[in-house]
Formats: sequence, structure tokens, C-alpha cells
Amino acid sequence: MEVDLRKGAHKQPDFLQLNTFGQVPVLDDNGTVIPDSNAILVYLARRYGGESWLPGDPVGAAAVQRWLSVAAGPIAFGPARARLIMVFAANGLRIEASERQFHWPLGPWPEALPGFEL
Ligand SMILES: N[C@@H](CCC(=O)N[C@@H](CS)C(=O)NCC(=O)O)C(=O)O
Repeated sequence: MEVDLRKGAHKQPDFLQLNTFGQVPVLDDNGTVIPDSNAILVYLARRYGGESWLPGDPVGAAAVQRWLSVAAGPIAFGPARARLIMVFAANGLRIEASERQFHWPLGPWPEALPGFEL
């Protein structure tokens, strides 16, 4: 389903029924509705993947969760927010703060995370 963010379709009642936060993405998998990118990834891994997609053992599960947290934290508040400001001219957000965070996730520290490969 297409959602025209520029026209505010994500804030209309029909979309808010799918995601009360009025945000994309939302997955509709044959009637199973899952909002939130990380929740979607967990759903898809459990529904269609196997242990290699989302391990059940403590260390493997923690490694996956760590990457999901990176996506929801520094990536979301750095490059993703910078894009929001530049592409959608989002008001009330400061480009300087996002630019600062844009650079540090791309620095040397990702190599310390399990499963990091370039
Ligand atoms: N935690 C959410 C964040 C989603 C998000 O920020 N989506 C942005 C587009 S990438 C959005 O819909 N922004 C519109 C708004 O917040 O009003 C996720 O990971 O799915």
C-alpha cells in the first residue's frame, strides 16, 4: 500500500488504525499488521526465517538485538533524521545535531559489533 507522506496520508484515520504513531513502515502480511521496522524484522525472521535469521540462544539473540538497537538509536537519530530534515524540510529538528550523529555511527566502532562486515 502506498502512503503519500508529503500529503500527510500517514496521519489520516485509516492509517492511524494501522499504526497509532502515524509512521511508516507498516507490514500487512495477509491480514497480520505489524508496525515498526524492528518489529517487522523480528516478525519476518520468526515467521519465514530460521535460527540463522534470529537465533534463540542468549548470545545470538543479544547480537541481533544490539543491531536493532543501533538502528533505533544512532542511525535513526543521525542519518535517518538528517534525511528527514533535508528531504521533507521537517520543522523543529536541528540539522547540526543530526549531522554530528551522522558521522559517528560510520566511524571505527561498528567493527566492534558482532557480525559487522564491510
Ligand atoms: N521506530 C519507527 C520509526 C519510523 C519512522 O520514523 N518513520 C518515519 C519515516 S522513515 C515516519 O513515518 N515519519 C513520519 C512521522 O513521524 O510523522 C520504526 O523503526 O519503524
